[in-house]
Amino acid sequence: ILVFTDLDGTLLDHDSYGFEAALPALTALKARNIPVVLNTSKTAAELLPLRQELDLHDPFIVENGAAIISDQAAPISPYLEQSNPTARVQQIAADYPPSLVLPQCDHSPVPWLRQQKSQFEFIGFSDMSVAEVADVTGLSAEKALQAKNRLFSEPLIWHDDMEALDQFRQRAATQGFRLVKGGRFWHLMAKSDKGLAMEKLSTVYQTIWQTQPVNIALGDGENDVAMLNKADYPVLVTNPAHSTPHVPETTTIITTRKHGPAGWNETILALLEQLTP
Ligand code: 2M8
Ligand code: MG
Ligand code: MG
Repeated sequence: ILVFTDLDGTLLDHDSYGFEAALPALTALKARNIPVVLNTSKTAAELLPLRQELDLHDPFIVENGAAIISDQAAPISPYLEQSNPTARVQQIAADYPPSLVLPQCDHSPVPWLRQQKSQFEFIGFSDMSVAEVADVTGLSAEKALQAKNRLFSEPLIWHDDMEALDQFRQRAATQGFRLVKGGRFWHLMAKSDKGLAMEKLSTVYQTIWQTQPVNIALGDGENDVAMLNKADYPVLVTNPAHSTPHVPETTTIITTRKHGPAGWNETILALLEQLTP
């Protein structure tokens, strides 16, 4: 079994970013040696301290499926080859040697985005000061700085109308970029997603384990749908702070009763009961 999880609004509370309510399930997973793979919009810089707080040592996926990163010490590292050693990626690879950057993700959308300023009204994290990012996210200044340290994607606040957004989306597509909605922001990034990254990493585990992993995935937002669609046990964590993402009817989804980490906790404990009695 592998657990792939979104953070904001899923394992972390949408507002307080706390995870206390999920501790019993996290402990139960640890007791069974089940990897917990963080699969998030957040950056590698944000993930390093966070996974320490969570006491997690498994590989993790950053910036909406752009890259898979693993500790040198993790059993998976020999199988996770470093890829696309461009200048930007070297920056990440220096800190996390076994890192795999998914195809097309090896460059940031920010230079292209800057050129769009004259035609569309929006503001990205790279336009904002640390204090402004802290203000719009509710993160501390320290964490806001880590959120600004992006290699592959850019969160945006859209100020133009929806027609302009469609035009912007089409133009971005011609450059190989896509727009995806997170809990609070639009994210501009290359054409990867959390689902593709999950599949890639699951295949690596399959090689090591010599058996196909059962993939459990949990998320609350539109940017989680690609991952939920491909999971064996997709869990939609309810979040009253935004609209429910559209999941195709063909996906047999488990919807949590409680929100955020409390919903995460109850659902993982129930699934463990069912899958590892
Ligand atoms: C951004 O991502 C969230 C996740 O869904 C969002 O769009 O609301 C990212 O920039 C991430 O790096 C940051 O930590 C988070 C904080 O709310 O916002
Ligand atoms: Mg989320
Ligand atoms: Mg997210």
